[in-house]
Amino acid sequence: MSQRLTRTPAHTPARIVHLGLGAFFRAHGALVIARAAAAADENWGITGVSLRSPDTRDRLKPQGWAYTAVELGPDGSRAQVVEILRDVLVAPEAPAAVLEAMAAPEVAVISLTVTEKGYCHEPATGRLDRSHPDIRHDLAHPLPRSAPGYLVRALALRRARGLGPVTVLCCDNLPENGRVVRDVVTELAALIDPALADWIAETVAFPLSMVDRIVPATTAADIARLEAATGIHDAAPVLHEPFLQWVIEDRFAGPRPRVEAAGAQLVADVTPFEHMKLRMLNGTHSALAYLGYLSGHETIADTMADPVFAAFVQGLWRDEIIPVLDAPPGVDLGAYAQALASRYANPAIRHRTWQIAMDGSQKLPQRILSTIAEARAAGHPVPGLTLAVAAWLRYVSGKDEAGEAIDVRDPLAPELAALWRDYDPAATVDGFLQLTQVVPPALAGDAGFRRDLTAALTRLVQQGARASAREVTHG
Ligand code: CS2
Repeated sequence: MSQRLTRTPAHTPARIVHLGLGAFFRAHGALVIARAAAAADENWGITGVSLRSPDTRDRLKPQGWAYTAVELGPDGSRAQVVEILRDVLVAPEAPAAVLEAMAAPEVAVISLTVTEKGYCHEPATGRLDRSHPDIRHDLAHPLPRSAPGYLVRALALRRARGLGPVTVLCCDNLPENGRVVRDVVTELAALIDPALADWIAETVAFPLSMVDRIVPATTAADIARLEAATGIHDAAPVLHEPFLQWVIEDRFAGPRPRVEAAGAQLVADVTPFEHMKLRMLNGTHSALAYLGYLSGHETIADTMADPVFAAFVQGLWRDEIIPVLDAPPGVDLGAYAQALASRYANPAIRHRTWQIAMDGSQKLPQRILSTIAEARAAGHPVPGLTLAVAAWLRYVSGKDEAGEAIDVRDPLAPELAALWRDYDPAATVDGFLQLTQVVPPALAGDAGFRRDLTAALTRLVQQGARASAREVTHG
């Protein structure tokens, strides 16, 4: 008979509120903060907020908010119980309680992992999408729905109460992520109260950060396997690879956890780290996800075990991405690529291509389209990345190569499916190039890109993803 994981949470107040309590944050930021707090003997407890579903709260509550983080290496696993959460709130159930938690005097950091689409911005420009239903709601109601809405209303409370400085720390995979959050928050604040927007610009810090750790969604089979191995039933464990990187701009408005004691790097300029990670990791992750899914591969490790894709991804790094990328100080991009290849091939990590394929309209601009735009401007050919865009277009048609339905998850899913109403490669590509919220202007008007993408899509539909990838690698 196995026992249930239970702990008694500490009664000290949380000094961090985190919006978006998914598996990624629990296996990355929360773990680093827990280790840092232990190393420095400081209390940096976290109040987690789920913006949508009560599921994580319901699983964690009977455990006293503790959970197991399981590191899955190619040669074995290690488990650790993480006790850094002090409470979990579910925003739609208790929006006022969330605002109160964010406006508590002892809170010094509000961090976020709300995924790309959670910022309600236009991915191609970084600007607030004022027509977004949640933003329209948040403009009209004091109890918000969106992450920017929660930030603005909580900062308004902090200002009214004369509280000390606070730092908003974005931990999502966006280019210059702190700037994106600052811009959407100040734009939304200005629409509600221009003086509040000025106060935010003067007092709140929005450091940039680059986050990295591969953390697939936890499945029921994972929970059962952990229980069989340890004799402990944890309803909400997180499973992650050994690798972890967190590079944070050293610009906090007030106190912060000493995360450098737990392996995080504090630097003056995060941008080169962010670009490297978004383009070399996330860009190839998305490319492998679409091409791998269409070829019938369930996970990234399965896709990497296919020699066609193992060779294809090497070509993406070597010939298409690295030539137009500036390396961060002291980093060898070739070695970084080889480390990524090993991480992807880790057979213990079952990261589904379907999971990574989600929300492509929000991911492609910073992961793939930015490299394509820069490479084309510099005259470098990018056939592999162009094929990846074609594979995404095929994926969002909602039908795979065998004619089976694909469960497409994307905020633009209806618009994307409409590109395929009367399939004609040139018309589908033209429709895509007109999606101004996704396609940067430099590419929208690039006739050569239009021609190459149309040709790539035509071949992809004729011969399939695997043969197309092989053709790119071997010419
Ligand atoms: C992945 C990322 O789901 C995705 O889109 O590309 O979650 C990726 O695993 C992380 O960014 C790795 O740090």
